[in-house]
Order: sequence, then C-alpha cells, then structure tokens
Amino acid sequence: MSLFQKNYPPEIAKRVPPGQRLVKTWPVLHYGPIPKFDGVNWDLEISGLVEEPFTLSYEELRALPTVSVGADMHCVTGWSQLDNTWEGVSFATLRDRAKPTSEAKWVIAHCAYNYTSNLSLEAMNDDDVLVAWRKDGEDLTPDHGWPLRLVVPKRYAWKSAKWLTGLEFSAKNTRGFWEVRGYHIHAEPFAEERYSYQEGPGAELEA
Ligand SMILES: Nc1nc2c(c(=O)[nH]1)N[C@H]1C(S)=C(S)[C@@H](COP(=O)(O)O)O[C@H]1N2
Ligand SMILES: [Mo]
Repeated sequence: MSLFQKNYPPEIAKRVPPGQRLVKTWPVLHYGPIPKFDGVNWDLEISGLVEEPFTLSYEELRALPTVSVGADMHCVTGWSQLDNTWEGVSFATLRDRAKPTSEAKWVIAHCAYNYTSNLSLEAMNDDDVLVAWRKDGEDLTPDHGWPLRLVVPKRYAWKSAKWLTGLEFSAKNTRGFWEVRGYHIHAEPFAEERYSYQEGPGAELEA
C-alpha cells in the first residue's frame, strides 16, 4: 500500500487507489489554452459508427433529461477527490439516440484545440459516465471544462475530457492526446494503469 494512504480510515482508504493521495481543493490540470465559449459557437457532434449521427446545439443539449452522479476523481499525477456530484446528461442518453452499430467498440472524445481521449465502449457504458456542466451545485468554471466535459469516474481523469465537442464511435481504439505521449490506453486507477509501457500485447483490443 502507498505511503500516502496509511493515515486514512479504512472505509476511505479502500476508495483511494494505490499511489494516490486526497486533495481538499480542486486542482486545475490540462495542456494548452482555455477556450472561450460565447453560448452560440459550440455544438456537440455524435458521430462515427452509429445508425443516427446527430449534432446538438448547446440549447438542445441542455434540454435533454439530466442526471446527478456521485463519483470520485483520480488524476494520474497523484491527486484524488472523493464524493463529487456531477450534473449533466448521461452518456447512455446520447448513445441510445445515436444507436452504435455492432462494429463500434471504442469511443473517441473530441475537444477544443484537438485534444482527444479514447476509451472502450464498455467503459463508457458504465452508468456513472456523463457529459457534465455542473459540479457540487455550481456551474463549471472555464478552467474546469465549461461549457461541457466528459466525466468517466472509473478511469484516470485525463480520460474525462474538458471542453468536449464530440463523441466518435469507432471500430479502432485510436490513442488520444496523452495516450500517444506515453499514458495507458485503458487507465484503470485501482490497477494502476498509468503508463503505456505497462500495457500488455494487444491492449488496444482489450478493455
Ligand atoms: N481538453 C482537455 N481535457 C482534459 C485535459 C487536457 O489537457 N485537455 N487534461 C485532463 C487531466 S490530465 C485531468 S487530471 C483532468 C483535470 O480536470 P480539472 O482541471 O477539472 O481538475 O482534466 C482532463 N481533461
Ligand atoms: Mo491528470
């Protein structure tokens, strides 16, 4: 067990993945500039291997049924936060409208300034995955991903792409921004899947 975890009570410690420590404030972490959002010049494109591709304006997105999800967050640099409450639209709502074909096995998140991240459709199908605009009762600030970010609680947080502009269903697990820079293609924190050198052969085919 990591040194960082030894002072947590057992019920908390078991929720802190190996090598992680809890933070009380919410760090800001990303590569590159923070995009400006004017409320108009933005849409969310659901594309790729789906029967019904569609694009939503911000207004249309906000008119969809909303969910509130309690979740923990783990950044690969070592910080974790427990018990966040996210509000937004469940990934399942977008997926069910798009109807992925049987060839769709992976999802590529597309963001402002060409940031991408990749995940298995299986990981995305977890019922705590959503696209979010609020956390803990407050709208996201621009630095945390406003107007929209992906939240995938059970993967390291670089997969929770900020300034989300699209979700592409794919037959191929195309490595995203951090994945091509040496980070793990699946990124499961309790398995400490941090770096690409830890991947077994064929990792791009297995979730
Ligand atoms: N578009 C974009 N999203 C991103 C990143 C990024 O560089 N660009 N960094 C990721 C990383 S490494 C982390 S830990 C989380 C941090 O989210 P936060 O800044 O809201 O804490 O955002 C993720 N989403
Ligand atoms: Mo991160």
